[in-house]
Amino acid sequence: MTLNRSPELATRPGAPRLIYRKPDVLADRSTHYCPGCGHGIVHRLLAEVMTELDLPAHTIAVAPVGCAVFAYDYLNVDFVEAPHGRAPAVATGIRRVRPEAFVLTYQGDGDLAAIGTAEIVHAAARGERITAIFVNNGIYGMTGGQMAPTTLLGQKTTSSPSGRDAALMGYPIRITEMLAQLPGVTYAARGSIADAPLIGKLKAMIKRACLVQIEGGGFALVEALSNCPVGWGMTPQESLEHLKGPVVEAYPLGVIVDRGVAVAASGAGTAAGGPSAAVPVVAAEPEA
Ligand SMILES: Cc1ncc(C[n+]2csc(CCOP(=O)(O)OP(=O)(O)O)c2C)c(N)n1
Ligand code: SF4
Ligand SMILES: [Mg+2]
Repeated sequence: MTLNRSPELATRPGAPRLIYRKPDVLADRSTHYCPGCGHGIVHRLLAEVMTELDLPAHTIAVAPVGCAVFAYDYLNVDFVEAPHGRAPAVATGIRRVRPEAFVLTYQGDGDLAAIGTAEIVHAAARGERITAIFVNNGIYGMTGGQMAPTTLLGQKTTSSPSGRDAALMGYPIRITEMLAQLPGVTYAARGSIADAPLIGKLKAMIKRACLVQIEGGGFALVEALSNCPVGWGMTPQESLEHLKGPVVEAYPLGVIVDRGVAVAASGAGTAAGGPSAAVPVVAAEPEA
C-alpha cells in the first residue's frame, strides 16, 4: 500500500491515510523470532514508548540470554549484553556510573525467575532506579522448551514430559507479586500480549514503568505474559487462546503495586538522584 508522503497526496480525495508508522528506534530488519512469538510485540511497545518519551538517546539497555539475546539488534539504543540472569546486576553497575542514563533491562522467565533470582530480588530490594521488562512465556524457549519456575502445573515441557507435577517439581512462582512486597519497588504490574486491547494496556504499564524512573522513583517492573508457540507445541493462534485461558488464571493481570514516585524517591537505592537533567520529565498518562 502506498502511504501519504506529501501534503499534495494527503489532500487528494480517497488518498490512503497513514495511521501507524514504525518507530525509528525499531531496527529495519527481519527478526529471528519464530512466527507468532510475543517477543517482537514487546520490542515494538518498548520502541513506541521510548520514542514517545524521547528516551532513545539517553538509554542504556541490558539484553538477556534467551530468545531475546539479540534484542540489541532490533532496538536502536545502546545495549550491554549480560550473562544469563545477571541483567539487574549489570544494570546496577550502569546506574552507579551513569546516574543520568535511562537504564532498561529485558529478561525472560528462565533468565529472571530461575538463574537470576538472586540478582532480581536484590536489585528490587535496593530500589534500584531501573525499569525492568520481564517476558514470561512459562518456558525456556531458546534451549528447547524446558520447564521454568513459571511453567504451569500440568504443563508438558521437554523436561516435564508428563506435565509439571507439584509434588516433584514444585509450584509456579508469581515472582512479580513476590517482588512487589519489597518497599524498594515503586511499580510492579503484569500485562499480556494476547490481543490488541491487552497490548494497549501493556503499553500503558511499560510507559508508567519508564516514567517512574524518569521522575526519580525506585525499581519498576512490568511482567508481560507472552507465548512460545514452538515450545508449547501450539499454533500461534492456539497459544494466544492459551494465554487468555490457563495462563492468565495462574498469573492475574493488573497493577500489583504503585507506590508513587514521591514515596520511593525518599527511600533507599535512589541515591543516584532524582530526575536527571539529561532525561526529559513527562507527565503520566492514564491507562489505555
Ligand atoms: C549460565 C548459563 N546457564 C544456562 C544457559 C543456557 N540457557 C540459554 S537461554 C536459556 C533459557 C532462557 O529462557 P528464558 O529466559 O525464559 O528466555 P526465552 O528463550 O524463553 O525467551 C538457558 C537455560 C546459559 N546460556 N548460561
Ligand atoms: S522458541 Fe519460543 S520464545 Fe523463542 S523465538 Fe521461538 S516462539 Fe519465541
Ligand atoms: Mg521463557
